[in-house]
Amino acid sequence: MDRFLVKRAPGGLLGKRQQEQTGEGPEELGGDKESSRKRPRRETSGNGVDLAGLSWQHIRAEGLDCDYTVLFGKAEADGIFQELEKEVEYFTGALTRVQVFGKWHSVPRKQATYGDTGLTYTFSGLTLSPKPWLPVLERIRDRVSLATGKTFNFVLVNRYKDGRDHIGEHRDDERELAPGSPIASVSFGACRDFFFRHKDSRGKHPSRRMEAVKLQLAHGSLLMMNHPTNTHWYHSLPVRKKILSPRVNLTFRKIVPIKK
Ligand SMILES: O=C(O)CCC(=O)C(=O)O
Repeated sequence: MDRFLVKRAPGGLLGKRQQEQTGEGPEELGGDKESSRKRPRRETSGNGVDLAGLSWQHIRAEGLDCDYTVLFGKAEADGIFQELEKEVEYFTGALTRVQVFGKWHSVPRKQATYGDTGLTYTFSGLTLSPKPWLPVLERIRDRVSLATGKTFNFVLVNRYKDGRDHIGEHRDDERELAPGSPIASVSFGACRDFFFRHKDSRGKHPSRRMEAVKLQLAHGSLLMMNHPTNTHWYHSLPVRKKILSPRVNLTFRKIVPIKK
């Protein structure tokens, strides 16, 4: 498990983002096998088409509020993906490893952070500054803002070289984020399964049985994870060995820097 602690340079700590870095995802949680459990309500029929002509799928369950759309058409998404592949500089060295229960593991994907000048954050015990925004990241960020009316000052980039790369079940800790702010997740490249699991339905002896919510995040898609999703639900991108092509995911966030 590693931590992001975000603060304004050179000030005090802001909050934390916890990630389960190495666990394999809930491949068994396909949904159908759990039909006896309470099904989340997916408002797929009443899709909203907004002023920008985007068709939104609203995904709702107890404490879960997400909206999904395809933000970029194929040609534009292909171009952006190529640019991301060329421009994004990923962590190297110590930042590619994480300690879980005292044991060191390679992070099973590549990561990078970009954001506003003046923000710093702590990653695996180190105080770092996000790299300054790349034009391609600003372009995506601004399109998300146009489509949603929300603004963002930080992005975490995760690159999955193929279906073996993954991210284990985790929550993005609210303390790092502006209270009530959404996380905007934009995906390019291979379409991957993405799971939400309610915090009460985790572990060997869950206190409640609630069905996992399974989505597929397509090339050029935007998933808005609205408050309070991140408080009640864990999310993961499980291993999918049949997927041979890469995927780049960007999670745009709004960080509140802590004053000194
Ligand atoms: O790659 C994804 O879709 C998930 C990324 C993620 O969970 C995160 O950045 O917290």
